[in-house]
Amino acid sequence: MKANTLLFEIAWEVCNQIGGIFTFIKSKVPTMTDTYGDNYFLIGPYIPEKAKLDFRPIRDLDNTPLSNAIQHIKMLGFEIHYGYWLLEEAHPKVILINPVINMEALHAAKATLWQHHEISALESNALLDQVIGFGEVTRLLLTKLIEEIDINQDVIAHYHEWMSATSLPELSWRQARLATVFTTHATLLGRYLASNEPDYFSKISTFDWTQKAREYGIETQAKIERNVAKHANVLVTNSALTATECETFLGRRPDSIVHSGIHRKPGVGHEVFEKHLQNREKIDAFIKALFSPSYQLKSDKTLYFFTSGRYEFRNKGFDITLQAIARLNEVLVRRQSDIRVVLFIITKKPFYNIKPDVLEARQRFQELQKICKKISAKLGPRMYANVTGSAGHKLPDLNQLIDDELQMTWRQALANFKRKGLPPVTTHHLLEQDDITMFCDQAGLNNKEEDRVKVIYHPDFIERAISLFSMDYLEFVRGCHLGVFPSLYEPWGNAAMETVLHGTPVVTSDISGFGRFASETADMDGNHQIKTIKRREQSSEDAVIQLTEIFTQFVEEFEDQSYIPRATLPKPFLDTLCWSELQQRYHENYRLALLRSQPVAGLY
Ligand code: 1S3
Repeated sequence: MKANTLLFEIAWEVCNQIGGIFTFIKSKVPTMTDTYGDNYFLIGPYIPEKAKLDFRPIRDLDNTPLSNAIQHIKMLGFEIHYGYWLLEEAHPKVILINPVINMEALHAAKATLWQHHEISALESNALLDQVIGFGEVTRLLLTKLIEEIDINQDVIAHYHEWMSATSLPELSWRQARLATVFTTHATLLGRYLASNEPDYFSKISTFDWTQKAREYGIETQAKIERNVAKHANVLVTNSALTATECETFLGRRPDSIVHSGIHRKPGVGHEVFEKHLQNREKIDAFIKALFSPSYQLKSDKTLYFFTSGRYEFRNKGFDITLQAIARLNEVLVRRQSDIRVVLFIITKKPFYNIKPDVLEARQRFQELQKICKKISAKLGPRMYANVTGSAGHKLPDLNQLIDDELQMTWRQALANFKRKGLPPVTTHHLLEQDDITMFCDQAGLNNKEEDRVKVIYHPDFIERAISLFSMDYLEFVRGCHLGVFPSLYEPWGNAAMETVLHGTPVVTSDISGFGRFASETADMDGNHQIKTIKRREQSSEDAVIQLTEIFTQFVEEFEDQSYIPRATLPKPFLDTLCWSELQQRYHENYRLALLRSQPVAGLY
């Protein structure tokens, strides 16, 4: 690869978290900026409320070919932003494109889709229109850039998932001078079929993709995905399972399988435990604020479980997690256990706002904490004076030491803090009921005092700047006791991987790429911090039974020892999960794509 090769990584989840592809890109970016420096760029959709949080625009465009191409797009009347993506570990350059384009341009792009690729998008929907709009502007941008640069400079466009990639086939059709790599992190039909077709996994290679796409009403989307895979110079996926899907649904065997990774190896031993304690305290504070106005939960008797990821109720195993947690509640109530379990569900669903009583409870709790600090600041010196003064070592009357004003403020704060009713299950006002809220309603999981299991449904991803927990996602993960990811469809499974790498034990499944990877790695045999639920050849009901048993054993272990060990993983296992190593695999794919994109070497 030449030193001046420009590399664009294009994904719908750049500056736009929806699921695991966001985590994938985010974890990879620091290694990419270290390796490719100023020649590395990302392209994603412009979603104003998300860009507000972590995008900083570059106001004055310089005279580089890329700036000229961006100016050109603006002059054509499209909305495009150029700046930095403000991630914690790196600030890569990013181009954000408003995917909602004018009708005339959209219709022209759809006409091209039909004329050049025989894909009809007439009966489209809002999201599909945005996907096509985004693709059209990306195509115009890359085309202009190629015109502007030196003929000897190479360009690589690395697309992730079909939603970012409608420009790829068209650039190929027009023989644009660039190399393309397409990484599919899942397949569309896989996402639909896995949770709807009995025995999906043993039958993958027998499905007729056209018939199934029609049956599920996703013909256009499936054709676009298939067309992207066909035209990419190199096709990559993240697991053996998705590779099989590529052959059946996309009609092409992937050139390589590169799984997901982490940026940096986690700390060891005591460090991991220290971080767990610090972060758990923050979760304790959130839970106290939410529950104490109704009743008390004892921090040293409470376990925090969580699940997180894209909102795919069955694929991500939210369904069996909820069923198993409801059964765990029955077991613990029957045993009159003094242990409490809080299950957090962290995902993304449309909502109006955070519930005012959640915000209020948090604010009042903070007030209470401030008053306590004030009281102890006054009380300390007074007690000290009392002990060292004439009264000697007699126990002072504490009421005498607190003045009336403090007593009043304290009483007032306490009175304000009380709430009639139960702690809310959902932290936000959702636009509509969903499967999670309906399940909790039906199962009576509504945070009653007598219940041993409590549920907190947080329908937004955790970001430090706007976090109810006053922490970022990975701190939250470290503070929990168990991550629950018993997915039914999970090509890789970043959430489970990140969780266990940050020291929190996990439950994963034999469907998940990561779950299989861990169980196939010799050193991981017998590692009790990664439990695997059978989903491949076991009914959902049996999976619920297995998960309930795991939950129950976990609680029993805590009851016996008042302690849950943190997960520690062997070094060779960690090495294979680091981007510094995995990036080499992509580098090879880039070289292959460049080779294949040369006119003479075009046949493959
Ligand atoms: C996908 O994200 P998802 O949560 O929709 O890509 C991830 C990164 O490759 C992968 O870990 C996950 O299994 C897929 O499902």
